[in-house]
Amino acid sequence: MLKFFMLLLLVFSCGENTKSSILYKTDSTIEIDEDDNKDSVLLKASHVIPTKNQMNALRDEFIAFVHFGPNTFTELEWGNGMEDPKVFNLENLDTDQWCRAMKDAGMKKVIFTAKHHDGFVLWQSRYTLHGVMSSPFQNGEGDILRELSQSCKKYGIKLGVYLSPADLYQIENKEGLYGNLSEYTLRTIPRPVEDRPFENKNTFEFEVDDYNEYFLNQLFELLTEYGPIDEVWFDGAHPKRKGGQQYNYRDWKKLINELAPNAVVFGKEGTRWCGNEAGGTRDTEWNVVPYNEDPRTMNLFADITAEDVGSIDRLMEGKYLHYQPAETNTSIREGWFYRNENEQKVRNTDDVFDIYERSVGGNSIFLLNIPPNREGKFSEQDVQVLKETGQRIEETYGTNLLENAKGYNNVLDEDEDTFLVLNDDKLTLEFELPKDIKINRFVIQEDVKRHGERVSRHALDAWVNNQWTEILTSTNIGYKRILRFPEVTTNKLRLRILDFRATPVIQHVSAHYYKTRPPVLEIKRSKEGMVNIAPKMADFKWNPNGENPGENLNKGLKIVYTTTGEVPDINSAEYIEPFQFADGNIKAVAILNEELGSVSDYTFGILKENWKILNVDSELKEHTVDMLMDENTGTFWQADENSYGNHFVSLDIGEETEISAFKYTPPTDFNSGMFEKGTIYSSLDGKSWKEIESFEFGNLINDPTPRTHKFKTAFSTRYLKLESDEITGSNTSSAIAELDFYKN
Ligand code: FUL
Repeated sequence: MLKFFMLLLLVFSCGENTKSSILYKTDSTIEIDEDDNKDSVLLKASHVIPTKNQMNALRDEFIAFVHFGPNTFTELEWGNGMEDPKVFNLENLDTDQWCRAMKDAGMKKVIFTAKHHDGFVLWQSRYTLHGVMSSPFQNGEGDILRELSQSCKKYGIKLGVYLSPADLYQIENKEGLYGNLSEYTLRTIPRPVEDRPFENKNTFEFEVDDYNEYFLNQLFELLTEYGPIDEVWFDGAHPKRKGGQQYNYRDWKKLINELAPNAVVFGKEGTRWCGNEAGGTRDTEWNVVPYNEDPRTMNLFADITAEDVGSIDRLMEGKYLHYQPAETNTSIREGWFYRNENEQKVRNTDDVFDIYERSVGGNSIFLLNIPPNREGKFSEQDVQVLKETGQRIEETYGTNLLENAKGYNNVLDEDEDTFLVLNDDKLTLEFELPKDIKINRFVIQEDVKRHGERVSRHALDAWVNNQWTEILTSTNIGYKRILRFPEVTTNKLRLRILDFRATPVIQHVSAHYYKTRPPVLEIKRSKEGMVNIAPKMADFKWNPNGENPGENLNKGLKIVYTTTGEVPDINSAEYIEPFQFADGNIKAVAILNEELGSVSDYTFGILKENWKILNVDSELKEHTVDMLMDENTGTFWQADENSYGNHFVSLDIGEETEISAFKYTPPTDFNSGMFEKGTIYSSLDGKSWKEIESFEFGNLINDPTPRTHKFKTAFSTRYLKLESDEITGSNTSSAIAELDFYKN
């Protein structure tokens, strides 16, 4: 504490013009002392600022992820490492097309899966034959990363690499290096390879084992031979482990710092996973987070998934305060890899734009995956969504409607180096416009680069009917906060800072109008088969004056739908009230002010009204077996982890039906009982069972979304049994939120 006040004195005496707001030496990591209290921790936290690389990563805002590899051809989420490299049967590749689509979306950087968990490498590595060099692509001479890096240069997009620490090929093959219990000895990186010299003559010495050496050699190739690398992405997921393999991250980091000094490192001290893969964002995302060990020297970084990451209560639990922006990563398609055109769902523009506003406008970075197809291109549908998203961002945020406002130039101008220090007597900023503007978005940025994150609550008011009316209140701001609210017409706006960790310093504000689109619809079916179609309410979180804003926004809304698979248009059947529907596909569109919204689409499995449970190995009192067929994904069946043998459930579906596929919906808030592998059985009498097929689902823990398994051939039955063979993370319980079977 004494140290702290001495420093404080020192900074005070520096005579800077921001001296009243910087009370302590700023840094990207600040240690908490034993005698610190809540006030001093808050003050310290407000002096934790991003590094240059983190600041650049924040400024990139919207970036692309590209998952490509054998899984693109096998249609699996996780390969097993034993794929024949020939499955990567790529004939054409158009990385220019990828970059054009990213550019259209306004994305600034792309992260490419140079190696996913299956261990297959998509560049010409000197250190393995398990990759493009053994595939038919360009007779084994192709290099996907090379082509991408050239396109990136052409289109001005930054490049990042995903190099999976988990490596199933190195685990499964006889000579594999992963977990081979080799000795830690001094090794030179890069290991020289005959006839394949490096242009970069740097060398490094590390005391490592075989797998870490392999990893470092490959990192060396990636960081030196593909142009500047701006992000290195380390995935924390592990389909399998072996031999107690450890990762010497501290050595990897030395290589990165030396060879790619501008690269921010994801999954380590640089940027962090937001905690889900579904595009979810926190209402309050602080980027100053607590650590128990010093993150600057740490080797092992655990995932941070809790809802509350950086409140004062959490900060008090740590020993270090560390700046670490969240990356919101999700895929434009169901799953991370391309599977097919017709069945794999693609997010619509409304959805992507909504995530953009919540993530970039919620103090995080938006990393959106677009998986190339087997033609080596982004699919047309994906390209269209990227283009529309880019247009919407530009139309909405391209102009600042406060441009001509009278107010505070330092926050209205476009100069990132000007800001406004809000001393205690000035916690309200008023902006007056020469004439009325219609707005429904307001953007605020703190000067995190120099002053860190300080605001913890704020409100926006508009001058309506000759008085100030509060439009909404919100929590922290950080790099950027986008406020969304029903449209208001006004010529005066007022930002009020209600609570803060230290003197607030605002860098920029702007106001915008988003041309509200017809709402995205949600199609639901009850257990009895009644279908309900209604606007998805998740977006309408604001609730001014207790009214139902969803309804206000949607006055005059009409909903049309089809059950034939065709896209609805103005002449399709109008949805008036819930209707009875057995099974199959429903598509619905909202029409508002003659504009058609995006298509919502749902395929229902066979009706569950007459289903009966025949048998189950066990159930918990609060998670009974009928919950797997109640058409409510918020409830789930959970088996007792102590019950003997594999977990199973058997059903009578009421009548003999031809079954072609089934869907497993895992619970989203219980990840210790997910079906990674299992088997489906059928029966003629519900007593003796015949095996139909086994199934396998990858990446359920990080991405607990529904998975569909299509049977090789459809079969007829009235009785079905599902048995678990392997549970995620070697857990021993089983859980199902919802089970669906589909007719042919
Ligand atoms: C996960 C991986 O297991 C997925 O396959 C994907 O790469 C995603 C970005 O991270 O943890």
